[in-house]
Amino acid sequence: MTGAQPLPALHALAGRFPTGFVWGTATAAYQIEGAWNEDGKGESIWDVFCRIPGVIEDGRSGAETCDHYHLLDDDLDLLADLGASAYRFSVAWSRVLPEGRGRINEPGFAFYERLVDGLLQRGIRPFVTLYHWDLPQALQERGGWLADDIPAWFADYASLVVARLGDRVRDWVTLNEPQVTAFAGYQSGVHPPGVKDTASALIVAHHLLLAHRAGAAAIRAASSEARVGIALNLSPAHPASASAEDGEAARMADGAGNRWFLDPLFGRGYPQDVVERYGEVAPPPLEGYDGALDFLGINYYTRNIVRAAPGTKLGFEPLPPEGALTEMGWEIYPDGLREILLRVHRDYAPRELFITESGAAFPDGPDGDDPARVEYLESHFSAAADAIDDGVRLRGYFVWSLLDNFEWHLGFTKRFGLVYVDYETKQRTIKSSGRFYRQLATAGR
Ligand code: IFM
Repeated sequence: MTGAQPLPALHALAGRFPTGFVWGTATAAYQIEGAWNEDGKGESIWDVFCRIPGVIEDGRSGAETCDHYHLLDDDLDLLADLGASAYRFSVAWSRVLPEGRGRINEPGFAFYERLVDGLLQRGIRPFVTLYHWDLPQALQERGGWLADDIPAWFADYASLVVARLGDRVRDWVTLNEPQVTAFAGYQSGVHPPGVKDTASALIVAHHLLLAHRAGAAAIRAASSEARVGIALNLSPAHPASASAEDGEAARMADGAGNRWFLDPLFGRGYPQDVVERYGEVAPPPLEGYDGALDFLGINYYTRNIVRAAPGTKLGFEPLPPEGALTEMGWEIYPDGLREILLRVHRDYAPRELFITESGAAFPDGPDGDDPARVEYLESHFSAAADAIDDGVRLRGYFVWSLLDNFEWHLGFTKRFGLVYVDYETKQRTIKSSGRFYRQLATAGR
């Protein structure tokens, strides 16, 4: 297999997306920037966490990673070469505010100004994520996401970034995947700060929702043009069998994973069925809370199949995925993308939807031949087009990711890029999937 698509098929797929559709790719600061301590940057929780022996699969860190910080212009050229009309990146909070609050690091801002200006010069629309998991270590030492003050710290940071970049950036994503920040950081403990305590995870999730609201208000106060969104990782939860017990298990899995954030963001408070299950560890209610979203971002990778597990807190457990898997061990399930888009559209009616991430890890080599990813993209873009046909207000699709990069606790063992990165030489090679994306995006624009 070469992954080459017949041109008529590719044009037919591109033709299913409306004029103005946003063709994007996405990255995050800690995963690609490197330069962890250069030009006045403060430490983030990932800088510190990666030093703990045994927590990162290959023992490495994002200290250097793709060295995007120094190779910015080359990477912007790559983006333009790929035909992208938009780029979603994140600001490293500790690069602009080394202590998380107070003292501003001007060289840090200069980097993001150069990034935004470089995008605009190339006709690429910036979508800026304010928080993609790299909390300043100085704030962690003041309690991090468990601290009652963190919504205010986040709002101050958001206000500052928007004051600097808001004349050139309209589209803001407050938080990336708050569910992961809360539950990987504080329940499974595979992310910093490595805590394993459900009650803490729920407090963190609560503070993240409050931070989103405070951040959204700060963004709008700093720029009347701003459009505010959030990126949620959502997956359909399917029952392992037709039994009533497994049906209930799937409802709880959906409640804990999807509705836990969707319901409050759309003004409904926490889902009562899940609150009851959490019992004494449930957070306080979110009455009167609303996410006030101009758009909702969905990060989609796979679905979950679950069965009843009566002895567990939430009453469900996941089954091992089956069928074709990505290197993450995630089932390749494009129908789930259409399903989740349609479900969110019907149940919550967001003004606009974006796929803020979707992509796959495969064991790619330096030749950049990745037919499996081409197939993955083709099937997932088709699913997105199906959702548009169904009436979903889907405005754009950001492929995860522009570059191979540091996959958090899995280190450099997983490659998601449209572009292969040799981590020793930093050389970039466009993969077949990158060429497929270029043809699709160019035909679609
Ligand atoms: O690499 C991550 C990204 O940072 C957040 N969403 C999922 C991706 C793949 O695991």
